[in-house]
Formats: sequence, structure tokens, C-alpha cells
Amino acid sequence: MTATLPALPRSDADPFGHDILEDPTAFHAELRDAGPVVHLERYDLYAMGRYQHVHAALTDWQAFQSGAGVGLSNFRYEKPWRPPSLLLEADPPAHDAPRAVVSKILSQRAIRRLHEQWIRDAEALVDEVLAAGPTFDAVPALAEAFPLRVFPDAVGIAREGREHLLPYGDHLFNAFGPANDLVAKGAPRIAELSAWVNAQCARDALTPDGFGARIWAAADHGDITHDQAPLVVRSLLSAGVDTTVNGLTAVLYALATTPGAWQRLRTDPGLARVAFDEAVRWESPVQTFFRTATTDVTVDGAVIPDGKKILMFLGAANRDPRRWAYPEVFDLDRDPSGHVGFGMGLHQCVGQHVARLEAQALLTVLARRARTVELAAEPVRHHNNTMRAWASLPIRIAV
Ligand code: 8QM
Repeated sequence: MTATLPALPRSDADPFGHDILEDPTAFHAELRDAGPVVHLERYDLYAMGRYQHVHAALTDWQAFQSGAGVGLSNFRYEKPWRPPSLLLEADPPAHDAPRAVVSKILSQRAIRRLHEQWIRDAEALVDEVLAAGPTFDAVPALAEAFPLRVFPDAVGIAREGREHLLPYGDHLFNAFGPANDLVAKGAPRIAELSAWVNAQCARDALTPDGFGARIWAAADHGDITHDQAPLVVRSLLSAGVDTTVNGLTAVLYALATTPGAWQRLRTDPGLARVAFDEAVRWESPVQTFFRTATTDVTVDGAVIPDGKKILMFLGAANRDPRRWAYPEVFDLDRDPSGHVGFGMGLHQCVGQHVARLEAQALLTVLARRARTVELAAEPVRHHNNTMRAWASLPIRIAV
């Protein structure tokens, strides 16, 4: 006898539509409250919004694969728009060698040498911004300018052209979603931008001392093949800019709008790191990622059929009241560890120590220079199929 399975809760919402991208809060609550897995009819997708189930799916790489793509497009049936990432869009065992190489190059220990230089870079940038006046848009002036300076320097690419990394990243993160207006907007330039990014991954385009050169040295050492090296460098250039731009914007927005938060950071600059992780929990710059079911997978009594896409709402899980007290509050007294803003399991963000070091450098310097930080006008959202972002964050600083 076949037991009758309970019908899955369904939703006809479009999580990639402009209304939900503008403010996903209400949709996230509906998703979590509807059940552990919700069928999104519009895309024939299986969505998870509760912390417990998102966490479990992220750590179960055997049932929920990445190799068929971590966007809506299923690589079993559709050709990817660019050669798949050897890290993000791969499963063990193929995933493991590139991951081990990057993990070592970006380890907390290996990047410590960058700390002093990044503090100096932050001082130069903050002085330059403040010299122009107390009011400015923190998105271009700080959140974009700082990562665009320090990260490509650390990878070892040229100064010229590095602003291309922003529209490249914007399209990459849109392309994980459906082929909507946001993808159409980025399409006309993507061939040119990809060609530029790919050219930066060549050995002779890279300085001899950066992360890029270390990836090539790992190929010489036999840890990965020489064919793999440029694609691994491409992962750094793909994942390392927009993510930190939006992470920095998130923490600046949080500190500018949470009463008392700036004063706490001023008094105890050691809070910079927890402030950043709490902002990554609270805002979840990477909102969503997909997996693909490798077989008929049963979750809480419901079956996700083989080959179907599962959409994990990191942003909803990071504000699940089943896991977090007062989840909507940005709270410097909270322990945000365990958030899934950097993912979880064997794909968990390999660049997270780099991101934290960037945030620590910028926030430490700002905390020294700025007595107060407040909004100078209403911020404006930037819509992206994957990222929670701001187009503009006008702030006023008193020195
Ligand atoms: C997202 O190309 C890549 O390897 C890659 C691209 C984007 C990401 C990660 C890896 C999660 C930040």
C-alpha cells in the first residue's frame, strides 16, 4: 500500500519580481509559516525558508547537488551561460582540489599580512572622502571604492579596467535567477565584460605576489591542473567584489540606522567584526542559492522529485524567529555565528576571512574618524535576482 503524502503548500509568488526584491520581509514570513518546503508554481521550484531546513539542505551535498548549477537553470538540460565554476558549481570529488587550494590561499593565517596595508588604504580613502565634505553616498564612495581597491590588488590584477568587475558581478548574480528584465538589462555587455575578466585570469596578467599567482603556483605544484588555474582565478574575481560591496553597505546602513550602535563601535572598535557578521545575518547580501535534487528526496514527509531545483532562502533563514530572538533587530550584543549568510557545509564562503578583514579595516578607521554616522536622505535599493543591495546610501558624518 502506498501512503498518501501530504500535499505541499503552494505559492504563486515571484521571489524575483520587483515588489519582493524591494522588500522580501513579508514574503519570507509567509514562506517560513507555510511549511518546511513550499512549491513555487511559477518556476516549478521547491523553496525552503526555515533556518533548520535551509541549514540541513546546505550540509547535505549528496542529496542536494551543486553540479547541476546553483541558479534556476538546470545544467542537466541547459547549457550554462559561462563555463561552470570549479568551486561553486561542482560537487565532490571534483570540487575538492580547487577548494583546498583556494582555502589555503585565503585562510585567516595567510591573509594576516594584508591587515596593515588595508588599514592604510582605508585611512587614505576615508580621508579623501571626508575632505570633500560631511555628506556623501556611501555606496560608491566607500562600499564600492574600498573593495575595488584592496581586493583586486590582493588578487594581483591591473588597476585599469577593474570597475568592470561591478557590472560583471551584477549580471552574474542576476543570472542565477530566471531570465527576467534584470538579466536582459545585463546581457548586452556581458560578452565584453567576460572577455575582460577572463583576460585577467591569465598567468602573465597577474602580479607575482597575489592570490592569482598563488593559484598558478598551486598548479605548478600539481594540486590542480594548469587548465583549471584560470577558472579558479575567475572565481575570486566573480565572488569577491559585489559580495563585499553589499556586505559593507549592509553594515554601514545598519550602523547608521540602529540607535546607539555607532557609539558602541566607537567605544569598542573590537566590535567591528561582530558588527559585520551581524549585518551579514540581518541583511543577507546573498539572499538565495539553488541546489538540485539528486534523487527523490523526502523532507519532512514531502517529496522533492529527482532533478528538481530547490531554492534556499538564506535571508529568510537568517531571520527565522524559530532560530533567532528578535531576528529583525540588528543587535551588537547578539552572537550571530551559525547564520547562513556565508552558506554552510562544504561550499561555505571560502573568502569569508577576506570579507571580514576588509570590513574590520574600513570600520576600524571610520570609528576612529567619525563621531556620528547618520542617514542624510532616504537610501534607494538596487534590485538583483540574488543580492540584497543598495543603489544609494546617503550618509552624513560628524568628525
Ligand atoms: C557567490 O565563480 C565562482 O566560483 C563564484 C561566483 C559567485 C559566488 C561564489 C563563487 C556566492 C558568492
